[in-house]
Amino acid sequence: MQKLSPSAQKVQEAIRQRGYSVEVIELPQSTRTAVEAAQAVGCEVAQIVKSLIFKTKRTARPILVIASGANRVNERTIEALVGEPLGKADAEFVRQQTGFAIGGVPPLGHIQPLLTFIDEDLLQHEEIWAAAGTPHAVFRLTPQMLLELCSGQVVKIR
Ligand code: 5CA
Repeated sequence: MQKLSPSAQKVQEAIRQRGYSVEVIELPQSTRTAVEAAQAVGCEVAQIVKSLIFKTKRTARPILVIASGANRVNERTIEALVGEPLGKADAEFVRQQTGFAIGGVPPLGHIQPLLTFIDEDLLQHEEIWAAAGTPHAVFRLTPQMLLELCSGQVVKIR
């Protein structure tokens, strides 16, 4: 088996620590976007787990929204849930708050716990695919695993 890059290895470790034997894979193709990831693994875009970081405007808190690749997050919905407006999270903020760069942000294994919301649309699939630390690394999981690994509130994010 190929050696994983350090960021992908971090995610693999986080998964193992939670008691799962799921393998992180690194692909030659880009998995930077949901569309690219779906092409690379051969699934529907809706089966791709996007891990999106938002930043609250007043208190500059990071919020993790775990969304189906097919959905656009309705920021008003998230704002209502967190009780303050959302501002923009730039690349630097994402790295600081998660320990990962945009395009590879995984749904778990961040450097700190993040207030998390999970798109209910992800739960309808038999299997889904998430980023694993780099724009070439992914892992396959079930919605049940996602719920166990991410412990967020399940919401309609559209
Ligand atoms: N690896 C894939 C899924 S397996 C992935 O990470 N997709 S993603 O959608 O979760 O991550 C890309 C997201 O990063 C984009 O949807 C967008 O919300 C965000 N993003 C991309 N460029 C920027 C940028 N310059 N500043 C802030 N956020 C960005």
